[in-house]
Amino acid sequence: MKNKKAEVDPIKIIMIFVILAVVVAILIYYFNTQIGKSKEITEKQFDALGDEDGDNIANFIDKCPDVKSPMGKPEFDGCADQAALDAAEKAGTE
Ligand SMILES: [Ca+2]
Repeated sequence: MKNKKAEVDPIKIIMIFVILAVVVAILIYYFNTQIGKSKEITEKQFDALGDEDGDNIANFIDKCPDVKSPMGKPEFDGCADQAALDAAEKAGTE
């Protein structure tokens, strides 16, 4: 006597494995995307602590991140004072 409930269709097993493989692939893709996003945020935070223009004022408080040392002054939050800008402009136009 054969027990009908014990029979397992091999095609059903293959289908279950295919579905599981697709679910695992979707989960791996999702977590890789999340890791990529958190890495991007961390890089931005490190960039904020850096000093792009070399005037010894960190990027996140530097109001003029493109004004290089020695023009960028701490007392002007990394910006040049107007007299220095005028002198630079005068030197550039003459
Ligand atoms: Ca700076």
